[in-house]
Amino acid sequence: MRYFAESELIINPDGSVFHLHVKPGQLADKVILVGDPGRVATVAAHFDNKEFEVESREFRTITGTYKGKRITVLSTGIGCDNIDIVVNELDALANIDFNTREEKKEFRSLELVRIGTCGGLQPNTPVGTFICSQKSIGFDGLLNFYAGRNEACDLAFEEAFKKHMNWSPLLCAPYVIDANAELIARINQGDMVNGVTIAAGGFFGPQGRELRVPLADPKQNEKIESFEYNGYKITNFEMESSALAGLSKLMGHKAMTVCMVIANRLIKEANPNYKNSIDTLIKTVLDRI
Ligand code: R1P
Ligand code: URA
Repeated sequence: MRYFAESELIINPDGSVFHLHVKPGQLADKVILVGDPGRVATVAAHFDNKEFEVESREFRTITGTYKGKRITVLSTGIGCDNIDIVVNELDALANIDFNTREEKKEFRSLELVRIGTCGGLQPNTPVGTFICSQKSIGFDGLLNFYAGRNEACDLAFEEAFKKHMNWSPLLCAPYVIDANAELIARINQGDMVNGVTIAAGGFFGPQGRELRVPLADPKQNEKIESFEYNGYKITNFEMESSALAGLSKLMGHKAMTVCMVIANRLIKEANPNYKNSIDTLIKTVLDRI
């Protein structure tokens, strides 16, 4: 059995995992991930009861039950760097014995559903649309650090995308990864858009937003919007779905992302007062997870 040294898997004196401060028994098999720590309470407000609650940095976690289902909801903060921490620590809680520091004999599979916000890129993704990321294109580079990346990714899609974009050698290699198809089919019962999501390594430049500093490629978003491959078009920008789908696939967990559009980049409209309307999406996911 593989052994994980103290420096590789850091366990706090109270027996909880380093960043999340969650102990192994406190994690449910069904996990909802949100970016905003404030959204954790919005999700947990629907729970029948709460058994556990903890907060550390941007990671706020509540475990409880919803209509008899045990669910953990936790915030990841913004970005794929945080997804690396969250998904690795969740997997460690599920699949490493914290007493012996050895991998457990029996694999425990988790279901991870991210509920986020995003920017829409197509005419069929106006503000308020719910988009499931059937495929994610990672601009973040995270999966490139893990073995198995090529086997897990759609390499032909990557090549077509890089060619269409005239991809700069200054940027890290984009990776194209599928979300778990069974989970998408369960969460999207025909009332959401299935799309291709770019998970960007920033909110401004990497998503083609130009404020005072000009962009390296002013045509980036135009090219993204016109890209088409095997019937797929790119529907939206957010910042976590690629690492979540990619790491989960490498580890054997089921994962997907569904986001509500709060800005449509094509027609330049936005809704900064989305916090009440995202509750409809939260209730839908809670019923179907
Ligand atoms: C940017 O405003 C943040 O919003 C989106 C992006 O992915 C990024 O995290 O998701 P959340 O609303 O879940 O944070
Ligand atoms: N989140 C993003 O990452 N981009 C947007 O445009 C809106 C929300």
